[in-house]
Parts: sequence; structure tokens; C-alpha cells
Amino acid sequence: MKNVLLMAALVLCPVSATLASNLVLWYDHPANHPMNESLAIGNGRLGGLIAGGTAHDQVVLNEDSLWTGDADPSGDYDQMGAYQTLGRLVLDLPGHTNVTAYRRDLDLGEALAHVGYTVQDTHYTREYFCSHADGVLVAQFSAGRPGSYTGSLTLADAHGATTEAAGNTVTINGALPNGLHYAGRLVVLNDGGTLTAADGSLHFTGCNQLTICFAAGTDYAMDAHTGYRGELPLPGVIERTAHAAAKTYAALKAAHETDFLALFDRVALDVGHSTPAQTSLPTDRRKVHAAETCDPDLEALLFQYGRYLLIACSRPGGLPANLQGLWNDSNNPPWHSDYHANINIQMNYWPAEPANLAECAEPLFNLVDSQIPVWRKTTADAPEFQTAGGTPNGRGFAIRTSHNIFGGMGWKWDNTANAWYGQHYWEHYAFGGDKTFLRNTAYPYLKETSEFWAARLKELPDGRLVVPNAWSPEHGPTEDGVSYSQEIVWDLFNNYVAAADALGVDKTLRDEMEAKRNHLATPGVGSWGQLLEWLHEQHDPQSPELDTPNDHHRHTSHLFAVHPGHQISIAKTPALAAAARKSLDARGDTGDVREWSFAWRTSIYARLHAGEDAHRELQQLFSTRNSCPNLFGLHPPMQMDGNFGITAGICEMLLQSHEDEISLLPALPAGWPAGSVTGLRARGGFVVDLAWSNGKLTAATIHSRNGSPCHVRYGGLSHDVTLAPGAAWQWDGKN
Ligand code: FUC
Repeated sequence: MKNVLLMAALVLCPVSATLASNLVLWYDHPANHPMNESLAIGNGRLGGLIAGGTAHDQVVLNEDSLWTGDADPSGDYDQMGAYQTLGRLVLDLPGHTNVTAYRRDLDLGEALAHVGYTVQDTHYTREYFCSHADGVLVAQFSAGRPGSYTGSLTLADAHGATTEAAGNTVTINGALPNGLHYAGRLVVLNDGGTLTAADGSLHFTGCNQLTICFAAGTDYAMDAHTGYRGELPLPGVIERTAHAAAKTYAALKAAHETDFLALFDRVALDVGHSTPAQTSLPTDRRKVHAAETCDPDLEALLFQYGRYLLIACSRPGGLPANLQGLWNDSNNPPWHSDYHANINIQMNYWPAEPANLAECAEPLFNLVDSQIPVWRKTTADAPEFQTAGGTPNGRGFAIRTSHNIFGGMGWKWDNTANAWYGQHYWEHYAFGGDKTFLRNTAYPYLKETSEFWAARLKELPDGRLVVPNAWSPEHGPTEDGVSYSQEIVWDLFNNYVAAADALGVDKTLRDEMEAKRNHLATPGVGSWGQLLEWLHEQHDPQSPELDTPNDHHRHTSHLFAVHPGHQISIAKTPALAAAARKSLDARGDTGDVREWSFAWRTSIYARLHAGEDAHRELQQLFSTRNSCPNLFGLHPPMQMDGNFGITAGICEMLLQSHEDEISLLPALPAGWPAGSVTGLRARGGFVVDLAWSNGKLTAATIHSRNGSPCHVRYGGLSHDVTLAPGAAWQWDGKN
């Protein structure tokens, strides 16, 4: 049976003839829905969603700090504020109707978006990018015939700002109800023809070419001590657009490409070669088939899309990726387009370390660190975290399920989210080995949060320690000892101990946390072999599905310990790993599952070495139900965590390093019989290149950045390797 299955897979996924893969999303019609169909560009703070219209086009504009709300301690979700849209860049080109040869695309490998079409034998081309190097959104409109551009450009602000059109600029300057100031400026350079400002727009006539620069900003500052305010934005906006307008388009584009490619080109992935029948389809039509039939080039594109989107929405100096990354066409977006701390923002950052984008994780640490002063006070004042006598119970902070960028939080407490954030601080050090980051940023966070939980754990009569009043996200009872919270606190203490050991500090506290870790109640195994999601198997007549094979909830929170944690594994805890597999299989792929559920399950199956199941979860993301025509995740509505999570899931299928060894191709599916990957990162400061054929490793290169020793495993074979910093070790995996 297995051989037949393998043959079937080979037929479905012909072996790659070349390493080339096509990293372009393309369409043969304009977008009809901004969030689900438009194409995204971004520089970590400024974002654009390009619809690609001809006679009329709109680019949705975003600036990542444009938020309503404040530090409201009430936890009232409706008072928390929301991520706002900035407005739209509206292009009108009268007569550009009945076009032919229409194509719009997003080239991930160049971070460029294009729109092209022909009107009466003149071909028109528009190219867009968002430059981190120069801090501006840039576009160039060209045509095959001189004098072809006649129309208008309008900067349509979404908040009633003052709009001034003069010369070749349009400037918006306003404030939100919470007093946050914002500004934007559009500068248009015309080649030939005329350009005039009138009624708030720029009108161009008979131009050969137009070059557009747009910048925006707010007076937001990631600093609790200034009330999260800094300098007024308009001077900086004017300076950035003036600087950009003084450069040639070619120079702007070159600077953009250099900056972007320095991050994006670190990793190349080839999991096989798609057929011409697959590659000849526009992406919106092609993706539907990929949910049923392996389309390896599209699967590699989905992997790189997560990397592209993370680079585009999360760069040092900016805010982290929110529920929609950076892109948002509404002032009342789903879930406030906020930071959800019970899976979503964590998943956003799962690929940062393994997919070689560690710098893109910095905004997460910067935002969280900036919120802590307010979170501490809100927690100290919250009855839920006070002693029986009604006084603050020691140091630290807890986080509600959602938070904004001003210290405000909303909805229910997710009381172990503080510890889950701590995992990201530790992993950033574990992968990169930056002792300065560990000492100055990660260790203080892990220490304070460990002390928070050491003070609040409850001791059961049998001596086990439990997290009180915990909730397995979004279903089941609130009670002591929920597996999700137990596993997260175990991970926190474990990371704290490793951090203290790495720095050689706080031995007494370190030993205390190790002891508490060892006394934490760990998940049990239930009546049908499942991993228990709560301390005791549930038998609630009001919720009869809980803890049964009929529980198909979208969260797999009790499997945190398999991924992204590592308390449970096949090698270390085989019985619990088997129970976790039972629970995961029972959750199933129907019912309440969401786009991010498939991404998480891909990683969990990969950690359980179930490559076929991991691949199945990945492919389901292509379905119309789970992703948009522009390949954004579809909850619904659009949500981006699955885009980041699946990139991490594919990393886990190819390389794992969470168990003190580098494990090669631990969950390679039959649908990827031959391929290669370069540039993935492993904990301990390693970069790994792999190639395989006929489902077997053919070449591995382990590059050591820091010179630490490692144990490398492929199947039943393994080697201990010690390398000097910068050295590499090669292995064919055959002995
Ligand atoms: C959590 C999930 C939902 C959704 C929301 C943004 O509450 O349970 O499915 O993703 O975050």
C-alpha cells in the first residue's frame, strides 16, 4: 500500500527539474475586494494594498501606529481602541476602459507590484514598492507612447484631516479622537505634460511618465513614560518625501531592493516543480486546485509569502505585525486588528527565528517592553491578581487576550500570555546567541514573569503546583490546572533556568524556579488515550463534547507542549506524544477550524514526525474557505497569522532543533520527493542547507555562526559536531 501511495504522490508531484521557483502572485483582472484581493506592499511601518484598477484605482494606505484608544485599565474590549486605516491613494485615468492584455502581479523576490494593460495599442505599466531604506511608498507610471497619462491623483484621508494640494504635493495633517497626530504627504513628479493642484487633487495632462512618493507618520512613541507620544509627524513626513523626490526612481528602487533582498534572499526553498497546467493559471484560480493536488511551486511560494509579509510589516523601529499584519481598509476592523495574545501574535512570530528573519522579531520585544509599565499597574490594581487581603501580590504583570499599543488591554485575561511572550524572548537568544540581548532584554523579562508565577501558583494537596483560574482558550471551564497554562508556565520556568545558566546569575532563584517547574502538574492521559486539556477529564452535560473525540475546537491549546513548546516529544515523552497525536487527530480538519488552526496543526504534526498529516494541513490553506484570492489567510474575515504560521510549519517539516539536537528532514512528505532549502536557522547559532532526492537526504551543510557544539540527526543516524565560528560541516546522511 505504501509503495502505491508513494507512486501516486510522485505522479502528483513530479520531481523538480530545476531549483527555480516562481515567486509571483499574478491575476488577469483587477481586485474587487481590498483586503481579500489587493496586493500588499510594506516597509515595516507604511503599507499599501494595490487593487490594480485601470480607469479607477485605489491603494489602501496604512501607517502601523495609527490607533485609537489609550491606556484604559478597565479591560473593556470596546474601549480598547482599534487599528485605523489611513486612507486611500485614488487614481483616475479617464478612458482607460475596455483594456486588453491586463495583468497585475506581486513579485515576492523583488518586493515589487505591477499593473499592466493595453488601451488602444498603448501599453500602460505601473510599478509600486514600499521602501524601508527611504521610508516612502514609491510608484512609477509608464506608457508605450509619449504623452499618454492624463488623469488625477487624490489623497483621500480616512479621518477628516486638513488636506492641502499645492504645486506637486498633497498634504494631510490631522488627529484622532485620542489626540494622536498623524500626517501624510504625496509628491508627484511628471515627465512631460502638465501637473496642477486643484480641489484637493493633483491633475496631470499629457505626461510621458509619473513618479509618486508617499510618506506618513504619527506622533506615537513606544514609551510609556511619554504617554506613548513623541514628535509631531509632519516635519519628518515632509523631509522623507523631499529626500525621496530628489533621488531618481532607479536610485530609490535600488536602495529598496538592496534593503529587502538582504533579508529575503537568506532562504531559498524548492520542494518540487509544478506542472505547466498549474503555473499557467492566475493565482486565484490556481490556488483552489492546490488544496487537492500538490502544487509544489505554489507551496514554496506560500512559504516565501510568509517571509515577504513579515519583512513588509515588521521591521526594527516599527510596531509588530497585528492580526492583519500591517494592512487594514477599515476604521472598525475585525477584532480591532489588534494584538491577540492567546495564539495569534505568537504565531505571527514563529517564522522569525527559523526562517532567518530574526531582526523582524525586534518590534515584538520593543512593543511588549514598552507596555509593561502600564500592564504592571493594571495588574496590581486588578482583583484577579491580588492576595486574599486585596493587596497587590508581588511583582510582574498579566495580559488580557487583546491589547493595543498604549498599554490598554481588552476582553478576558489570558493570564499565562505573559509567559508565552517570554518564549519569544528566549527563542531569540536560543537561535542567535546574542548574550547582550539575553542579559539586557530577555533575562529581565523571564525573571520578572517567573517571579510573577512563582508567587501565584497554587499547591494541591498532593504537592503539585497549578495555575489558578486558567482557561483553555476559548472553550471549556475556567479552573485550576488547565493543561495550556501548566505547559506555558513549565516552558517559562524552563527558559528562565536556561537563561540564568547561560548568564551564570541568580543561582538561588534559578534553583527555586527549577524546583517549581518540576512540581508543576503535567497533562494527563484520558479515557480514550487523549492528552487531557484540563486537570481532570471533563464530563460536563452542558458541554458534552469537551475532552471527547467530538471536540473539534479551533484551538489546540493543550498541545502547546508539543509546539511551540517542547515539554512533550516522541523522544522524551513517548506516551504523552502518542496522547497528543490522538488529541490532534480528533480535533480534525472540519468544524471550527480556522486558517491559523491549519498552520498550527502543520507544526504540531511536524513535531510528531507526521509529514503526510503536516502536508495535508498545509494544502488545506489553499482552499477557498481558508485563504483569499491574494493568499491572505481567511478566518473569515481576512487574518494574517496563518500566513506566518505556515512558513514556520514548513520550517518544522524540514528542520527541527528544539531538543538539543539538529534534526534533518523530520517530517518530509511524500509529495516533496526531491528538493532543497538553504538558509534555515537552528538553535545554537546554526544555519542549515539541505538537499534531498527520492525522499532521502542527499546533502546537509551545517554552518556554525558561534562555534557551539551540536548533535546532528537524520533518522537513526547522528553525529556530534564541534565547529569553529564561521566553519561548516557537510554530511550526506548515509552513515
Ligand atoms: C482568537 C481566536 C479566533 C480569532 C481571534 C482573532 O480569539 O480564537 O479564532 O483568530 O483570536
